[in-house]
Amino acid sequence: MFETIMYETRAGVAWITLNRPDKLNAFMSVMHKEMLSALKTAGKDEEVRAIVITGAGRAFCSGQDLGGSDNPDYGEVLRQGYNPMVQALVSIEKPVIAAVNGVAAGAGMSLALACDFRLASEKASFIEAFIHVGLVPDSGNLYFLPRLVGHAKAMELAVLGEKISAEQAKELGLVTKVVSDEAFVQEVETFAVRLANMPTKAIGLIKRYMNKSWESDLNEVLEYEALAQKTAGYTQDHKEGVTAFMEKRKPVFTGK
Ligand code: T3D
Repeated sequence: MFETIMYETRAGVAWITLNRPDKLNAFMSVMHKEMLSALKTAGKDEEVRAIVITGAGRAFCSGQDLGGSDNPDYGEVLRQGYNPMVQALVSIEKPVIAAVNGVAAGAGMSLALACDFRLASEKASFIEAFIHVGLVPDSGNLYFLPRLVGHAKAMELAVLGEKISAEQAKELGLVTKVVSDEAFVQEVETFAVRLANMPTKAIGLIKRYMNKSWESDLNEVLEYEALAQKTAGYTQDHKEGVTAFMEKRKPVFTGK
């Protein structure tokens, strides 16, 4: 069905695998279209309650394919390709995990930053490669990076463009967990299935309003919390959580 990515679902999780390993999963225009299509499918599928994005082979993603762009206007490449993908990642009200199996460079690093969680193999690394080809961080990188690591560190990473290891990324707060390469796929699966069995609507609301909080003052956030809590309060998962607590058993959440 897809040329440059793989898409499969199992146990409530959609797995999207960037699949151009000989180019370290570099992006080209067809890959943008396919990613957007896969994200829309996963977003709409009620059986899917968590999404994993990873790379085939030894890399996560090396950013834009430098071997001959089919569009010389980079602004349009961003508007038509990367930006809709980042907007989709942020607006899907389900948890999205970047399973960073290897190097994440340039817009590949941006893709990881736009996800809600990053799990990294010990073999992963992160590099703001843009500067080495005379470009600026894009695809939400200038938004997410300073928010995740602070302004000073973000400037250092973006301007100096030095590669950092998975462990260094963990110390900076970019990564939830660093996992041995042998255990990586299993750990990602366990983490994703755990999220897929949680109250999906509440996670979606947390994601929506935590994102909005960056552009809001305290009074607005207080009102967002009231709106979100009202919605969450009517979900079946809330009812199940309270019932399970009273019955001293583990809740079984259905995402409804
Ligand atoms: O439209 C626009 O251009 C605007 C949007 C820009 C967004 C961006 O992402 S700009 C930044 C683009 N990405 C880069 O500059 C990263 C380029 N790659 C690297 O710096 C290194 O490859 C890595 C640090 C990612 C990994 O290094 P290493 O030593 O592990 O691997 P390698 O030997 O450099 O690469 C292996 C192969 O992948 C190699 O091909 P070969 O020689 O085996 O045939 C290399 O050419 C290819 N490859 C790696 N990255 C890209 C790529 N081919 C095309 N595009 C790439 N981005």
